[in-house]
Amino acid sequence: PFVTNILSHPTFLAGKCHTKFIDDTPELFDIVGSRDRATRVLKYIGCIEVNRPDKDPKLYETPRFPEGSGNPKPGLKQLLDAQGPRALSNWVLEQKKLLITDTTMRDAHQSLLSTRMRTRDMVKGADGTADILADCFSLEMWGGATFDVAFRFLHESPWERLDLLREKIPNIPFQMLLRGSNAVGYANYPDNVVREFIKQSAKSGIDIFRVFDSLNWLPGMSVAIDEVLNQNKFCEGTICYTGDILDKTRNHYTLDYYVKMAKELEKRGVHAIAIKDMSGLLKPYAAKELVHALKQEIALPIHLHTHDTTSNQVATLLMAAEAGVDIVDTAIASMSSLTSQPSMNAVVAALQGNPRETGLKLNELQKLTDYWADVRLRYKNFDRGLKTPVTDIYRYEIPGGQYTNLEPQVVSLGLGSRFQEVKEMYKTVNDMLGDLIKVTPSSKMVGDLAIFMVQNDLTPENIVARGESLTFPDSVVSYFKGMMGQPPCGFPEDIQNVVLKGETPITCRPGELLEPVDFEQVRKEIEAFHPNPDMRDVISYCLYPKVLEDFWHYDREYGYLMRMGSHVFFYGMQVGETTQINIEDGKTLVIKYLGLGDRNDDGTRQVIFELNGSRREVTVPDKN
Ligand code: 3PY
Ligand code: ZN
Repeated sequence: PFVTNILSHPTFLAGKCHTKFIDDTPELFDIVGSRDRATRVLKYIGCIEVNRPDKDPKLYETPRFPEGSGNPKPGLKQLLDAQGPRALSNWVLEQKKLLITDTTMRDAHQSLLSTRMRTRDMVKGADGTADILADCFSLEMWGGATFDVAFRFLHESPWERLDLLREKIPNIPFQMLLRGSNAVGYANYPDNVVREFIKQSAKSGIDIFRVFDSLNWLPGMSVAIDEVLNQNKFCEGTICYTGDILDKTRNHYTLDYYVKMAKELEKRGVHAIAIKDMSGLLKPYAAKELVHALKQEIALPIHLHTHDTTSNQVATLLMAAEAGVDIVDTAIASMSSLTSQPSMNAVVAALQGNPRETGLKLNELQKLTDYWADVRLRYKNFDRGLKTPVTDIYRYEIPGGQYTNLEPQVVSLGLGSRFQEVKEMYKTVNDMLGDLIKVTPSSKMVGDLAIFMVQNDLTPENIVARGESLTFPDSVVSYFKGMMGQPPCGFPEDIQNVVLKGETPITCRPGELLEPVDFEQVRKEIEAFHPNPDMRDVISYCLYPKVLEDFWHYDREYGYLMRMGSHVFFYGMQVGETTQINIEDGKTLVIKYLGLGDRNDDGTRQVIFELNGSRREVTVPDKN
């Protein structure tokens, strides 16, 4: 008989199947028994049908797809490929218009939907995107958390996302966020891993690399910058912005500090400077001052990234435009604002008739806006972030994506009622450590330590005495060891001692101490469970071994689920609805859902489909 783990899982038996259940419960995909893919698909849908009666009819309306010509006009991708990154940098400097980067397919969903946007939904909007955003500077559509989340929770390969989008969007440069020596991970990797990852990303279609270090520590960025330049791709050297340059009582992160850092990056040969305001702290008048100073001192394009958590940030972009910023990051309106980027549509509208008019057309952008609004409905179980803007972010300085995830993380630890205390502790930890740049992975470390201190009733006053007997979270140990690099404020020695318990911290670049990885050896290791690994497989495995092992296992069993529409994947089908799924070997399953059959005495229920024209029934447990 057909037995699946999904059918016997206690959560499923309790009738509590929901989206988070699917991705928090990987063993669902450990189906044993039938090798028949069609049956497995029908069972998968059948389980959702029986146990998920609360369908929202809106989910089943066909999204308003943005039509594309299939033949988009050439864009900056062609300029970059023909003339190289320095030519692109110079071209940007000659433009009067404000150039736009669209972050919808990376930071916007990372910050609003816990990074869960599936490749399929991006690809369906890609033809229209190639035409409507043809005059954009770039699409940020890769990197940051999207790499591991795709493998881990969506059971799809981020590399395939890159390939599929490139097929449809040949004209707009693709941009990724790279965490310096941490690549797209949370720890320092050996230099040859960082280099090989960049090489494979460049080969697979990434044109623009935004390289940052989570402590603004230049040595932490040096290998990555060097390799992007080797690959002849466009390198954005990044300054992460924190604090407030207008607040003269704070003395670490001043205007001078940022200008000095930008000059250092310029010396290293980057093609643009990115201001990365990951927490949305750069107030409008501060932006004017900062951009003005950078434009005076630096001969490179300035690219501004921010998050609209306070709702001040359209004003910030406009002030920056006044001061001469070259490029700004925005998201399509229906995926913008709050913890995401400011609205592209709003910025485009605000500059109509202005010398810096963007050249993008508002009525065309509306087509993408409608599409993403419809697609976003399908992610409602992840869409649980802020409902209104907050200005307490100026106090807490928590990055956009972390702000969205911190509350669920705190709740899952049983500290739900103490969320306010955790936020307050986040600030306390920052002050206690000397005022840090907080962005992945340093932001995670501050969050982990804040939660740990709340859990253990620690305070800055008692942490040294009471910490002796406590094991601190891994991220905190790694930070104090120097494995995230060196913070501008140094380490408080007493706390460092209590965390490291006698271990000696390092002061050099961690990459200098990490042995290079033998890729041939890794390839052999992988071959034991994944046939014919290519270099993309090898490098992904070097970054996330356990995640990749699981991924390959699911991919063999369930790779084709990637091609299932998101509403079906998350919510099942409507009676009478037909869906098509191309399974791996080129076969197409045409599935029509006919409805639920009788409930059997043993607590199961028949679910009735038509599969490629023939009636098929599957039996699944019914816990309603
Ligand atoms: C990431 O590193 O994923 C970020 O988006 C940091 O802001
Ligand atoms: Zn961001």
